[in-house]
Amino acid sequence: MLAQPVSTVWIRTQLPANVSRRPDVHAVEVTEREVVVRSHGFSLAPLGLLASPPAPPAVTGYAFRIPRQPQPAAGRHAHVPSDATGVFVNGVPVYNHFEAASYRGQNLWHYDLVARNDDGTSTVAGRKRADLTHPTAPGLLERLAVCAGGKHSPLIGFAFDGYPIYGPCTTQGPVRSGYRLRDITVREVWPDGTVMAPGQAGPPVSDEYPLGTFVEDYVYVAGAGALDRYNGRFAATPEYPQGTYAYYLSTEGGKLAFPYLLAHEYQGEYASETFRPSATAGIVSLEKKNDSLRFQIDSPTPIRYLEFVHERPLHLLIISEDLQDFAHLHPEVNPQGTWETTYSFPRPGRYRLYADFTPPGGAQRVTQFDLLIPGKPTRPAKASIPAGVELDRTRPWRAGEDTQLRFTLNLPGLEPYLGAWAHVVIVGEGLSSFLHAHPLEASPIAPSEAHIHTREALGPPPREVSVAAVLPRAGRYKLWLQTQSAGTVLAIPFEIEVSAAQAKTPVSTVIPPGAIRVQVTPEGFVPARVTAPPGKAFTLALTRSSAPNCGNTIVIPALGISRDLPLGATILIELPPHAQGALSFSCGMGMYRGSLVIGSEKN
Ligand SMILES: [Cu+2]
Repeated sequence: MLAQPVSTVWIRTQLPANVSRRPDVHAVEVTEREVVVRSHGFSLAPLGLLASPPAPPAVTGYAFRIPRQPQPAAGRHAHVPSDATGVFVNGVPVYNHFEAASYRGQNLWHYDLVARNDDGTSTVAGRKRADLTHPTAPGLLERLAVCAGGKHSPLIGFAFDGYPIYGPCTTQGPVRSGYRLRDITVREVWPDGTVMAPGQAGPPVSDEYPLGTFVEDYVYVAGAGALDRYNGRFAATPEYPQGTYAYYLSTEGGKLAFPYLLAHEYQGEYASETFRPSATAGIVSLEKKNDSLRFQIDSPTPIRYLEFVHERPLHLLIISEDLQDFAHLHPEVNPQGTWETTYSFPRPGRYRLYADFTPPGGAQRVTQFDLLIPGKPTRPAKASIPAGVELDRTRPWRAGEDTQLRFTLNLPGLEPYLGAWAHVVIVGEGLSSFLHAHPLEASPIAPSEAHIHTREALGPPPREVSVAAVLPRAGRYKLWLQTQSAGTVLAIPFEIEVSAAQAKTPVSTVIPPGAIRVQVTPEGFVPARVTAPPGKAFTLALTRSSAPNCGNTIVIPALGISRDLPLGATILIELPPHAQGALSFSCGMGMYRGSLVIGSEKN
């Protein structure tokens, strides 16, 4: 029987085994169900723009597992992983260039990093840019982009669903992808129709951000090209004369064209692990299996891109019912679009899990799940407060009032943690209420640098931070201050007692006719998008009926406006005539965002 290409096509290293780091493929192991290809992930021949970034120092080698009998996906197609999606025949990973960087680091408008590293020499979408001083030199794959003489391109790799990857040329010439640039001028709606919430829009189309800058600038148009939405097709090839499904390197006019190799999902079955939720709350489901915790956020299909807020797409807080155990974790998304993490619960007992996330097109949400960990109750580990950290207890805390919690932070080597000097989680006795707050002081990280994880903090660490909160009822509360000192993340517990609310005489404000009314609610601004006529003065009437955590100030940065909004009050903001355009407004900590559209909405 003819040996399968998946076991024979690999470029083997020429160097002996005693050499520590060897280029190309070291070993190929063929088992009944899969082929395991081992390499150090690099080759001497540069691949060019589609090369993967150098392996992190911790990676000593790769073992790529490729199914020998790929099957078309039965149900939903698995999303390709956010790092490697396959392997080239020389043992170099096929890298996912579509998820590593996004506009403002929000994980909503993703840069096409292939085009971003090219000045237009090798890609259709590449452009000369002032900040692109060293465009990536063309390599092996760019050289494949020119088809001649009806010669079929070589097999260049395998995707992890088992289907082969070819260069762009077939006996009928180069194959074109079915992805086309969208006809848009603003970036407020994703190709799947998701309307971005205020603050989630990408930059308008411009010379700085031309169409093709972002992955979301493309839409799949059935029939527009020879390749399907996975960027492949079924056809006969030199290695598979009977025909096979295969992915192709897409080109246009001899240049690499989006999505280049694999698009967003696999054609074939891939690592599908059935998700069996044990609890569902709203659009979120939870599955607990041993120490693995998996969440699925369906709207209606699983959401893969949650907005990066404080540098992470999903914040999971786990708190024991007796308020003794606390954990703050960051589940990551897998190819099925399930968010997973592991946590070994320290003691038997009841726990509440809070999943804090911001979906595309929506406002921040916190979904809760209760879990009972079976077993005989045990005593909690004693938590300690490090020297140098204090909570200012000089002022009483009263229920229902805007409260400031002020902490002294005399810790060695204080560093930003998740883009802030501190995070505070506050929970009422019996898990009655939950607040996730951040310092009012300016963020240590420039918003434009939010996506760069190893950047310098803006200025020296503060000696004090304060967070604003409204504690809804009287009683005992537990809070955890999280901060990072010399590389270690600390969770410092405090207990506070909140006294009963003072009777207040409601302040009634006369709202002038024609004023634009906005409610500040726990779900954010309602409505979050308001329109006003151009060239006319108008009044915004903001009412804060409930006590959302972030809502005690309103800022309109473009107009230098920042106003306090007391609980239960309505404030009037008179705005001068304004030309057509959009003004963003938000609450003090930026968690609630709104957009004031002057004149008609475009697109
Ligand atoms: Cu977090």
